[in-house]
Amino acid sequence: MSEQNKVDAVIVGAGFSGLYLLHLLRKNGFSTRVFERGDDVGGTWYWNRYPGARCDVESMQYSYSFDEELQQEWRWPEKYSSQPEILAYLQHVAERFDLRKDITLETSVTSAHFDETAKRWTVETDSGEQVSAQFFIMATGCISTANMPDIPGIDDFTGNIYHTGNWPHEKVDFTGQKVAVIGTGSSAIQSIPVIAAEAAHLTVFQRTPHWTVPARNVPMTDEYERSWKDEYAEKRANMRTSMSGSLRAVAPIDVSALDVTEEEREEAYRERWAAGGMTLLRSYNDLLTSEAANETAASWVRQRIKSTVKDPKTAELLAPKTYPLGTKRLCLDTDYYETYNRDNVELVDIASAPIDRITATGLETGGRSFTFDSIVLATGFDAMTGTLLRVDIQGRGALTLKDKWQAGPRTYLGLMTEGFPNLFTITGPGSPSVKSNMLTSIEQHVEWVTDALVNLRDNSVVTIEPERQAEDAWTDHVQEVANQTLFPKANSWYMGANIPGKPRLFMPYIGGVGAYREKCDAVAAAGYEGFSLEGSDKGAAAAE
Ligand code: N01
Repeated sequence: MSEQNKVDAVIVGAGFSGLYLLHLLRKNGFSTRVFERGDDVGGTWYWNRYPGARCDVESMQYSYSFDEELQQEWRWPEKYSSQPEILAYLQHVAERFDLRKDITLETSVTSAHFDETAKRWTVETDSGEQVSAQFFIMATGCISTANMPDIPGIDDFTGNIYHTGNWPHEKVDFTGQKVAVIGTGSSAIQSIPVIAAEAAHLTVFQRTPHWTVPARNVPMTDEYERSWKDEYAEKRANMRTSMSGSLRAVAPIDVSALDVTEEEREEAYRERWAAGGMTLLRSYNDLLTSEAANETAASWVRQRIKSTVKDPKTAELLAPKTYPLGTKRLCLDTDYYETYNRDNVELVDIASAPIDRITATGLETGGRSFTFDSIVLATGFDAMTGTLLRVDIQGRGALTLKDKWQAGPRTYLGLMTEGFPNLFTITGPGSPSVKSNMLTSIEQHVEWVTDALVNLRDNSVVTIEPERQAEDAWTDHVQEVANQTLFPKANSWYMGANIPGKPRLFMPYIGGVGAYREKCDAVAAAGYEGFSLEGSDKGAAAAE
């Protein structure tokens, strides 16, 4: 094997995680190669190019904090960034830190097998290349494998069919077309108003209504930008120790929603609805733990839907009733409900009568036949584990990750899994990941992993791997924390419930970004407590 094919670390994915990890590992003297299936960097923001694609975390917070010059120089044009803007940022980061030379594009990693004698990973790609690495790091994101719905006849459609998570690179022009959107999650809720404004007619097929609140996106003002840039150090520090990895525009009220009057609640919800963004969900401290408290906010939002959507039947269909507010990912929208007041938009309920089949010219449901020029599948992702399990990963004793996680993912801190030495997952299941500002969590993971690798090298440790007991305890803890909340009550992708046959358990860690960081730091400071280190005296590897 050539020297180019023998490296310290192989990283899979060149999105936010992979790019920063490459930068930091290289800076610390590790030879590193990145494989990326797309033909450019960007990850999520490379693939999700659907109309209206935009981040639901504010731009000033959804950006790297690791480089002071970068965060001061980069100018975000809007409060919430659009997909092209975020992709341009990531392309800039790749150039700025000279990352491209170590990234192989248009190349998927197909397998990674741990060689117990060499104590190295043998990584194979779909171009036939083989690379040997001491460390194998999946930086593949949490929502990167599109969920193609199993609707009969889907291959028979002769018009255009798109998935929001795998959108064409050239502009899709819906002008004059009859368009269908299947699904009503975040991707649909962002794209529906934009498609409706362009298409001749749009039919939305809804199985379950999602909760959505206005984003209130606005152009960035100099004052707002300055308010962040002048205090970035302090604000970023607060983000790192916060619950969600973000700072809220309107502060949470630290009492139960049930301990205030109806008038007070009305005012709190109204203020947060007007401010826009996720802040509504943290109006009171028990909206995500008490059904009665949650219902006060839920019924308030249902009223907003009814007062916005003119057709009462459509309004009724759009109002979620089967799961608490915020227990599926809360969506942020721009004119979503208003869009149903347009003459060229129809909402069709497929909960009562599922789609029977897709035909050559459209689809059939509930005794009706529709014809379409284009069908947009906004049907989500095999989230959190889908991409990890798509690669043939084999650890000690040729155990496959798929077999190990048959009943659901098992990790220690969402970073590693027992039986797979030196395999790391950035924002893996069991870490705050999707229940936090991804950027805060990505930076924390990348820095923790890099520190660990430096530490192992300094102490001549060859492998690191979780102990079974530590992994079991953490996996139980992730569920315990989730079970104290309302989250398990929803059939969400957090629970794996959107994919037929997927084990049902809550995958992200919701104990809070700050508390999680403390735990990770304490583990490192105690000589990587709960990990078994091979190749040197474990005690010597304590983080400084
Ligand atoms: O996917 P989803 P998404 N027949 O899984 C329906 C992030 N994101 O791409 O609810 C008919 O939420 C499904 O119905 P049901 C964000 O974290 C962020 O929209 O299962 N319908 C649902 O309505 C988000 O949560 C941003 O009953 C079918 C929809 O398809 C995550 O990505 C923007 C079906 C899928 O909704 C995923 O969002 C976009 C079938 N066979 C995404 N299968 C921002 O930053 C599924 N559905 C703003």
